[in-house]
Amino acid sequence: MTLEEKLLALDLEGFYIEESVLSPMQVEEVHASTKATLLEGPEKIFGSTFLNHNQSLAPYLANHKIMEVVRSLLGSSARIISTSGNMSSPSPEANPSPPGNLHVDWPWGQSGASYIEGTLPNVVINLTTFWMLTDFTRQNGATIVSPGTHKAGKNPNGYPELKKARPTEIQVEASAGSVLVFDGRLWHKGGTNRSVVPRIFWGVNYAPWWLNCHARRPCSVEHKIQSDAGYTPAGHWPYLKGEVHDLLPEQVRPLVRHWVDREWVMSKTEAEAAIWDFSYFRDE
Ligand SMILES: O=C(O)CCC(=O)C(=O)O
Repeated sequence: MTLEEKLLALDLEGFYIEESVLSPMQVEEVHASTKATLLEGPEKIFGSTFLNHNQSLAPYLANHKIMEVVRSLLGSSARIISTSGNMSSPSPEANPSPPGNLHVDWPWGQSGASYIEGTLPNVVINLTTFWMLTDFTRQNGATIVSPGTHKAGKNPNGYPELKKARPTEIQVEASAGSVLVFDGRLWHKGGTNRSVVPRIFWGVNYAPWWLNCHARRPCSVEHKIQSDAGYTPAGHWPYLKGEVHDLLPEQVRPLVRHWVDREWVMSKTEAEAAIWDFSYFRDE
């Protein structure tokens, strides 16, 4: 697919598949490492700063095919706002767990105060990417998407009547090493895994520099404002550890620097200096 074809697919359908981003050997390595980390503890499965626990995908996060699309839609300073490790385990054939719930990705329609109310504006502000480390098949519950719903103007989470309308759903089948790229507004969910092996993938979200992610950061003022106001704040995307950041490939560091822990920890004196030091303006 050419860049134009990918952008057109994202515009019309809300998603496309970038094939062969990882070679079979790379898939094998990242798969083994990711699975081992996920098996260490359930908290890691849903923790959205998976990069703190596992860096096996790091060398590929600035892949030129992905970044070309990301930068075309989100600008040259686009960055990564979250990374998650995902394992969808097999359910017994006799009693398979139901598929996930159709939803859109933050900030379009999750719980708490940090979502966009009312009709969603027709603008792309986040791209979700699922980096497949196992083949995605019908059998193992590959992601289900509802083409075109990114322009529906509503998230399905808060509007049960929209789910009842039963929009067309298709299951995204592709080989390990592929990346499913989609507009964060696209209605999607996980399928039921009827195979005998877990379906494993990384979720990586890209957004423009101006998207306010503080509501997702533990202990941030936004987070506190939302809980003080009685909202359930959106889930945590913990800071990236400085020592993890420093060991990342050179081209990946600028994509994640904005959420490195040490960049956000100031003493009161440093904060006062930063706020009140007028020498900062002298050269203007
Ligand atoms: O399991 C899947 O394929 C979908 C997961 C998902 O929708 C999500 O992580 O937001």
